[in-house]
Amino acid sequence: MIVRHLADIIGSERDVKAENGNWESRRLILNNDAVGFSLHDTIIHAGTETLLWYKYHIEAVYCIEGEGEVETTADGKIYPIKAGSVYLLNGMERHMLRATKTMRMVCVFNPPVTGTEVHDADGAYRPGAEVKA
Ligand code: 9YT
Repeated sequence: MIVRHLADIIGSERDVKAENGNWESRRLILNNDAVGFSLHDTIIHAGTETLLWYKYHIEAVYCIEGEGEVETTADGKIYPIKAGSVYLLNGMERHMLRATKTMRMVCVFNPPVTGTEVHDADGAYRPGAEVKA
């Protein structure tokens, strides 16, 4: 069994910040834990707009704090997000995430993120190099 606390992740190499400052992702479980998914506690800062397109991953996003919206860019549909909302990107949807109030999201990625990915120009995480446990 693995036991961790968010306090141990914050400020460590598992605490990843977006280059544009829009979000911060605290990676609680990663690829090298070898369980088939990764689990992130992510902060989306108020007033930000982030284009994301996970072409190689499925992501579930559960909002536990804050408010905003997610727009699927292919059809312009806008879904309001608040604490208790969950969205599941089960179709590799390109989407725009906007926070009106700072949002805290619990994110699950399959396949798991290794921790080394960076968003490319499309907002996708390229599959990262395998990290040995
Ligand atoms: C909700 C979302 O996709 N935010 C971008 C960061 C990503 N979730 C991550 O790496 O935790």
